[in-house]
Amino acid sequence: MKEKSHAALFITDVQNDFIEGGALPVPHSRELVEKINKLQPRFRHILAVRDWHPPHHVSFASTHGKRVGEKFLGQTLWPDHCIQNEWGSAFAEGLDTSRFEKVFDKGADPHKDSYSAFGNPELAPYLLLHHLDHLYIVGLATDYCILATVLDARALGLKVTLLLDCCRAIDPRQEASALQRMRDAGVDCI
Ligand code: VGL
Ligand code: ZN
Repeated sequence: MKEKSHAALFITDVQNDFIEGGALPVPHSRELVEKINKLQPRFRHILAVRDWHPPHHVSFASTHGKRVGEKFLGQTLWPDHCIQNEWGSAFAEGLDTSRFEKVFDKGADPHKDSYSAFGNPELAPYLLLHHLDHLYIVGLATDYCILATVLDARALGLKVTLLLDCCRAIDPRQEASALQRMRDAGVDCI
C-alpha cells in the first residue's frame, strides 16, 4: 500500500515587526509578501508560524536593562518585538492568510526563547497526523528562525526545501553560513 505523503508551504514569521517599519526589521523583507502570496496557489497545504512573545520576554534587551545586540547568558538580546496581540505580531500587512490551514505560535514562554517552530510542541504531532512530510520553507529570518526550524525538521526526518527567493536574513553576513549548515543537514535550497 502506498503511504500518504503530502507537501506543505511553511510560512515563517512574516509579521509586521520583521518587515521594514517594524521593531526588528529584516532587510528587503517587504518584497516577500507579494512573492509568498503568488506562491500560495501552488500548495494544497499552507501552515504558518508566528513569533509570539509576552511583554517583558526573556529575549528582550529591555527586560534586563541591557543593550540590543548584547548577549546575555547565551541569549542574543533583541528589541521588544512580536508582542502577543499587538500590531507587530500580526501577519504582515498584505499577506494573504485566507488559506492558512493552521498557525503555530512560538516564543510564548516568558522565560524561554525558541527560534525553532518545533518549540511549539503541537507542530510535530500535527505534521504526523496529516502526513505532511515535506516542508517548503519561506519567510524570516534565514539566520535565526528558519535555520533552527529547518535543522529540527531534518532531525525529525522531514524533507525540507528552502525557497531562497522567498527568505531573508536579519544579518546578511550570516546568511551564507546558515545556508551551508542547512545544506549539510540535507536541505534542498532552490
Ligand atoms: C527571530 C529574532 C528574534 C526569528 C525571532 O524568527 O528569526 N529572530 N525572534
Ligand atoms: Zn523573537
